[in-house]
Amino acid sequence: MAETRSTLHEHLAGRQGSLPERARAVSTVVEGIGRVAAVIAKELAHAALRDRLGYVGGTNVSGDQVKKLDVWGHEAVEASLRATRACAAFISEEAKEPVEMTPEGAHPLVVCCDPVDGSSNLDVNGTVGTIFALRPASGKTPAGQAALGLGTDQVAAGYVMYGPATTLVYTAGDGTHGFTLDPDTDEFLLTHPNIKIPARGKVYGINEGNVHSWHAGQRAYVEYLRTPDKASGRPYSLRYSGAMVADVHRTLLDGGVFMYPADFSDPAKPKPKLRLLYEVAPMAMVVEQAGGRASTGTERVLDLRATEYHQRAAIIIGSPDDVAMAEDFYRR
Ligand code: FBP
Repeated sequence: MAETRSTLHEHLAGRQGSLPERARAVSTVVEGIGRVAAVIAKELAHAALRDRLGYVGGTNVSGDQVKKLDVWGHEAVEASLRATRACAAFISEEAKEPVEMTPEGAHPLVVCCDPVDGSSNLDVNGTVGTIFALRPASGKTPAGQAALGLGTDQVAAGYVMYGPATTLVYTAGDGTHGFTLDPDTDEFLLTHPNIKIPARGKVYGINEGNVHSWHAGQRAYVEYLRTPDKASGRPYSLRYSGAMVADVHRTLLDGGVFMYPADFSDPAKPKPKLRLLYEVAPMAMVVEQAGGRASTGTERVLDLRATEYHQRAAIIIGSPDDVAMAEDFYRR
């Protein structure tokens, strides 16, 4: 007899915690993201047939060339968040300013989101994702300002990976849980309850094409991972997908470390690439809740304070022992 799996709705409803009203708002928004994720998965499968590949022309606030699906994804997520009536503002990679909304209920949330992560994979049928984080709106006006704070202010975070299967992984501060979309019913079913990342891995992920711009400690750490040593399970294998969601998901399940360090060509002005509010901080909460660690190389990601909506930050994330080793190399 096939085991009946909890749906995302049931799993979220089962969590009440100390602030039932806040928990209800979190559940409503995460379910809303689950609903739009099923729509995005279908759209990705039809994109080439519907002339949805390629660029719209122009760049976003981060200077990235914008793909048609980036804009489509942004609009789909915005509509879904509005429909939840639990969202006060939406900070998106594809919008310079927060999109203010009219929520109901006592505990509205601010949602930070990268609607389509890994855009460079879109036109080559590679894996892409959606990354999200929820923060209390805390009565702020305009509400978007409530997103500017510490990573530890996030009350929930997660991602959706559009791969051979569509997977949704989320945390609301009591562990990290994974669901798989049943394409016949469009329901997310619990397939990975309480994910625990291995203490150490055998795989590292980084764009080695940037080696010339790395901090000396970063270069030494990668050289260490590549150096054969049976006793410590080295050399590690290199895996890099071009989509943070796919690289973090692999790392979460199999262990190891994913890194996007800052560009240190000018040591006085290190230049990170990935965005703090809707890429780096959400992934840090997901991985920490699974027993992992997330660092910039010198500090805990969740202790970083966001002062701008599209602020960037370096990230070294994954198995606790591997990230600690990387920090050790940064200290030397
Ligand atoms: P967007 O596609 O949302 O802009 O995300 C950034 C990203 O694609 C990450 O998903 C990925 O880890 C990284 O940039 C890849 O960067 P690069 O092409 O420099 O290796």
